Amino acid sequence: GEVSPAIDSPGAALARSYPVRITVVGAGDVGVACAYNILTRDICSELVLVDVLKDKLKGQVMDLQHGGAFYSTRIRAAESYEDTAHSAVCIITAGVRQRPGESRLELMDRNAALFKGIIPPLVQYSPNTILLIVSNPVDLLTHLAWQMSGLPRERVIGSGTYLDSSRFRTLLAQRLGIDTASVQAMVLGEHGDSSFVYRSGITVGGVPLRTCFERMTDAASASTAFYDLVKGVHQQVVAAAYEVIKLKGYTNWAIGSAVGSIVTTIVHDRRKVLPITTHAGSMRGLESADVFLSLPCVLGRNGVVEVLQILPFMESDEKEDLQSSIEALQSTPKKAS
Ligand code: 6V0
Repeated sequence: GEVSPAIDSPGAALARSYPVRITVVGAGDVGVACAYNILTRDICSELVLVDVLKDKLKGQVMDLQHGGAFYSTRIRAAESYEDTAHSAVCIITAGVRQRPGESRLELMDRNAALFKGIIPPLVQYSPNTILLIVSNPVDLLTHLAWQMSGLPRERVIGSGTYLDSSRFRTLLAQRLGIDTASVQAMVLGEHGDSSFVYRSGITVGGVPLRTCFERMTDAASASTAFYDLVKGVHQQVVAAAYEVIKLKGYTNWAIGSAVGSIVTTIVHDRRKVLPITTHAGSMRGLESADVFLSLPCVLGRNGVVEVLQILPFMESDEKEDLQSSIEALQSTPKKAS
């Protein structure tokens, strides 16, 4: 039936004509890589970009719009947060990035201050949205966004170690000479220097990687070779962003691909298992840890459906690594000073 325009905001009217709207806040190098990846996936009817730099925003949006013949998504620059109303997913990429040598945690104060002007208006206009935080330090900012938003915790997530996991799988696959899709592995914990590999979960074509080593040689040297390989690849993963930042000033394409995959999983209610930032308390045994960090999450249309309960299956040093990641995150102040 007809809806009275008097009780209908322009945002609500648009939401009816464009059923799946996705918002990207921050039209910098990361925001645009996310936007572009989402466009090529044809998963939404409208993509809205937000930035405080109006000319830059207009330029980015025009440039994306000019490819309109090649994708079916409508692209708009938001004039105000009202234009983002009824977004299914809001992706936050606004804020400063690491300078060469700077750690992610060092960005906290500057980026937390920006969130005060971003999270409340976004949630005001999209009260049922999923917030996907990408700005760094992503775990601390996901925690802050959850506190500011008042949303249930399954609806506030961060891209977390999904990117680190892709880096790990790619680099390991290269060393093994096997396609990345056949190499399953998760990096968990902080997206940053204290991340760790869930070693027992690494499989190649469904075969535990550790088993592959054990078949080749005696148990002791197999174990050493397995640990050394995982450690070497993980060190490359931790160094990866620093290396790229030193070379080109920032990273954007890999994170854009990770975000496109996360958003697709949400919009299509895929229920994929992804290592993304969530509240630690969803893991039995970590209830008292008041931090957000990456754990294996089943992700769907309403956010995190459940967290896979891997804690009892983790080796003692993996549990120590998880504890160190929790402590690294707890020792950094969460609020802007
Ligand atoms: P950039 O290219 O400087 O873009 C940031 C954009 O944010 C700029 O266009 C700003 O104008 C805009 N901005 C600033 N304040 C606001 C505001 N209040 N509202 C709206 N827009 C605003 O940085 P880049 O895109 O390279 O990086 C953005 C963030 O992503 C940084 O914090 C990075 O550290 C982080 N990354 C996170 C990754 C992850 O894996 N989670 C990966 C790469 C970068």
